[in-house]
Amino acid sequence: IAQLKNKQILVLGAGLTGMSCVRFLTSHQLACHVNDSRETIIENEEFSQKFPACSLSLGAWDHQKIHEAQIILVSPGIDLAAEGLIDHIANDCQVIGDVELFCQITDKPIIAVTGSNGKSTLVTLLTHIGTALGHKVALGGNIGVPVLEQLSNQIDCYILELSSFQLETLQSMNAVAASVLNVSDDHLDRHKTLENYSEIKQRIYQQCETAVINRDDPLSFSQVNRQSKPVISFGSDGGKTGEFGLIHQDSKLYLALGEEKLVSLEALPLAGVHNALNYLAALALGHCLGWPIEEMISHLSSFEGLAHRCQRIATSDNITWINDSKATNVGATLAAINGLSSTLIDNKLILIAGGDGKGADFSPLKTAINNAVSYVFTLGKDGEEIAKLTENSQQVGSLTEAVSLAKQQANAGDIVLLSPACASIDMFKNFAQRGDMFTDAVIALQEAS
Ligand code: UMA
Ligand code: ADP
Repeated sequence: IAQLKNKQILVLGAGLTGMSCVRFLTSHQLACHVNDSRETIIENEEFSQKFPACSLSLGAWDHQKIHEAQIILVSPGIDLAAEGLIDHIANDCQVIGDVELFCQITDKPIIAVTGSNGKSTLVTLLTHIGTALGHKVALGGNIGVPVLEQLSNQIDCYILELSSFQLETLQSMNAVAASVLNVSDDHLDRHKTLENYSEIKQRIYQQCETAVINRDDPLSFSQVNRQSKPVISFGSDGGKTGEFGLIHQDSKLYLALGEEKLVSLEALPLAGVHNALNYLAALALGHCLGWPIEEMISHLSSFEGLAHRCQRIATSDNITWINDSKATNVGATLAAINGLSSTLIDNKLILIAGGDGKGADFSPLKTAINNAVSYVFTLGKDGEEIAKLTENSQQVGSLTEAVSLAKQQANAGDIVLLSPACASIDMFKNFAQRGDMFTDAVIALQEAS
């Protein structure tokens, strides 16, 4: 905090992150200017009442303030290069994110998780386990709770979900353990190439005590030097001494440590190989905090998973409707198609997909769709691209239309899956609104019939 004193501080972005920075600075009697290029919901008057020492400018980038700043706290959603702001920043100005500031302040143990998919599921599961074991665990970051809001002396450890955007401005994190769960195409509109995106994700391992790696996914650990720090791995093969894996036995799948079977996946609420990997990653990370494996296992079954992630909607039409609205990239949709199609023998899988693809290449979906999906309804900005992957597809104008057409095609025992492989921002407020509208449309059809 000493380094913030008597400095011109500029907070860029007045969303969740920006406002958490303003609250943090105000609580330490520090002033700042806040600038947001959009007209946001914050009222000037309300702002100046709450934060009398701070000032606010909305609606355009304030190049003068940017030039004068000595420290810029930039929100993750702001791409300084794309917005043309870099040239306005003074050479000796420090540009950091809220997570960097947080890491400079706290000395509590940190577990840090990133990845293209499964982050929220994993960090929530790990928080659930830690809390059940009696630890004071605080969860924050990309999951929706800015890290500075979680700073407290009462905490035993922090579990952080970090995005590639947050990792771009991070240097000082000394995590007890860090993990890149997986890497597949996402946010390429900002990061340009998969290699660049993977490099940014792997910054999470810098200075961590133990790297927890997914040995199935080389892009998630290519920069980890096994000679320079301890590494624990998890993966879908089993039997490797000291490593977490999956063992197939008597047509059942078990979570395992080395050759020791820990628990059958059948006995746990989250299904699919991708969730088995989430369980393994949680055990490996908890192990780094010294949490006993046996005790962690005993708390896995009380975690029911998060809404909008392969969540079954309760209906009585004998069709299985699955809301996977949080599948905002190709990797997540592939995991859903592969996981669900393996449970079907004679029945069909109907997919609803599309939205804003964020510059992704959809071709990895082609084989999975043509092998396992009987029909695809597509919508949104990039719906046409997905429709082109198969002859059995139709573009529709709305989610409600997709649901009613899917219902006409589906027979008892079939699955209808909303797993868009795209962000929702072209048609919805967010993924949760998309998932809720899907659920409402499914239930409305039930009631009408
Ligand atoms: N802004 C501009 N100009 C721009 C872009 C943004 O002025 O070009 C302003 C917006 O008007 C807004 C503010 O910046 O007022 C928003 O900042 P932000 O986009 O960084 O969003 P926050 O509200 O601060 O939320 C951020 C994360 N958002 C993004 O990374 C886009 C949240 O992750 C995170 O939960 C929160 O910080 C707390 O850490 C959301 C997300 O979509 C869930 N993350 C992406 C993902 O998961 O794929 C990375
Ligand atoms: P994130 O926070 O990384 O977006 P979520 O836990 O919210 O991750 O899940 C996002 C999507 O990814 C959902 O569709 C979910 O079913 C899928 N998913 C969850 N875990 C994995 C995994 N390990 N690999 C691939 N997909 C996954």
